[in-house]
Amino acid sequence: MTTKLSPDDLVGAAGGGLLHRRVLLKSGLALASAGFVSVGHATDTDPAKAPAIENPASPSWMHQPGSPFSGYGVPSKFENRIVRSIGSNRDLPGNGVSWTPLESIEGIITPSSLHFERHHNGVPDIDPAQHRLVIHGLVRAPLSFTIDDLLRYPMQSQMLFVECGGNSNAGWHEEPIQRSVGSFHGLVSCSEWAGVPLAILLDQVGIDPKAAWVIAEGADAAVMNVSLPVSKLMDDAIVALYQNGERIRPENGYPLRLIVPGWEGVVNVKWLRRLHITDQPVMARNETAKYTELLPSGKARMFTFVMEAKSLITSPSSGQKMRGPDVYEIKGLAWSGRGKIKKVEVSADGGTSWMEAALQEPVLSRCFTRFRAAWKWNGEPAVLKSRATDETGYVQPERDVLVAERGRDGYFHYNAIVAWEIDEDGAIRHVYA
Ligand SMILES: Nc1nc2c(c(=O)[nH]1)N[C@H]1C(S)=C(S)[C@@H](COP(=O)(O)O)O[C@H]1N2
Ligand SMILES: [Mo]
Repeated sequence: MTTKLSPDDLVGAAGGGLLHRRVLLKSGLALASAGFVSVGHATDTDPAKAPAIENPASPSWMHQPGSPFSGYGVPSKFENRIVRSIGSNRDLPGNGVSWTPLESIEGIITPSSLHFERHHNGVPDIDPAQHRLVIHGLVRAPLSFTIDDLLRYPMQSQMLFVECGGNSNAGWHEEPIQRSVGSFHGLVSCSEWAGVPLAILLDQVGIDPKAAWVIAEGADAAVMNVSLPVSKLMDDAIVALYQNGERIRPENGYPLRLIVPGWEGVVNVKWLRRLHITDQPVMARNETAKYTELLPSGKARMFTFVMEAKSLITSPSSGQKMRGPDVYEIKGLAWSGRGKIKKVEVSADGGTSWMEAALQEPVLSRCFTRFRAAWKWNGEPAVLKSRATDETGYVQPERDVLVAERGRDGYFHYNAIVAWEIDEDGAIRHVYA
């Protein structure tokens, strides 16, 4: 059912023009008539510059048969600007990252082709017939699995985010970085991962009671290895073979990767080849030189596995432009490595007043949650913020709180509230506010 907005609906529920949730429900399909707009994404043409439709009653594509079938589909050529942005090392192009364009995707699933990437030494071209997963060390009976072996196990799937521990690290900079939300915060993506629960394989090899750690190793030329507590792996880790219904993409770990729900990206070892069961961590480069951080107290944080709750407004966001005073949809993503998102609040006055956003179903544990709010922008300067609370009661901190707690030597695990400032021309900038 669609009802027109009434003047009553446009009375603010919080400062700066945030409107009651019923506006989202009511406006439904009548967005255009109700004057309810979203800033839109990069492929949108500016209405002022849009070419006139040649023949609206009878467009050319209705005059001849369309293209034949295709074995494997690709996106429309009109969407070819929606790509990952790449930041890589010039001398070693396989070392670096690519960011998911978070401002250009909708819902909660990231298309596999836009899943962010982090490789330490490129994407290996693994022949699945020659690949093995070996589980050995403090076990009763070491085992070596072929991919075919693993495909015969009962499987489970779960929708889970993967986030690099270094995501959003530009937030530690002295000056707010001016980039699209995706190329600032896009080292996070969310997929449906399917595979074999690792507990089944660990039960099969029979873990020695003395075992406390598992060293997981990848088959890339970086020979990535990380240490993980046995308890977490027994609890909910997945040896994933599928991503969003199809076999995992090479860049995300084909033919198999470890998925460790809610924990920092680096422990989700791609191209998994070995799980060595031990009584102590390996103290590899990626858990000592990296992913370990000095605190103001002089102590170091180490093995900070869990990704704490975070939220971002993806639209309107940095680098986009408002289309004049109107009623807008504010939308964004929230997630927590500790469980479900309980609420997301939004502010249009820089955090003076807050309003609870609508959470779109499903709200799943350690998965992206989509939030939406209605906002009447009157054309005056405004500062938008979002703040997530997860089911443990943890509240996403303001930036000054995070910096006071963690000091200025931080690089990883930046999850502070993000602020977008809108000026009277409708330009949107990232600010620390
Ligand atoms: N074997 C291997 N596994 C790896 C990496 C790697 O370079 N090699 N990078 C890690 C890091 S730092 C992250 S953030 C995630 C990124 O996963 P994605 O590329 O599928 O997004 O993979 C992790 N697993
Ligand atoms: Mo990472």
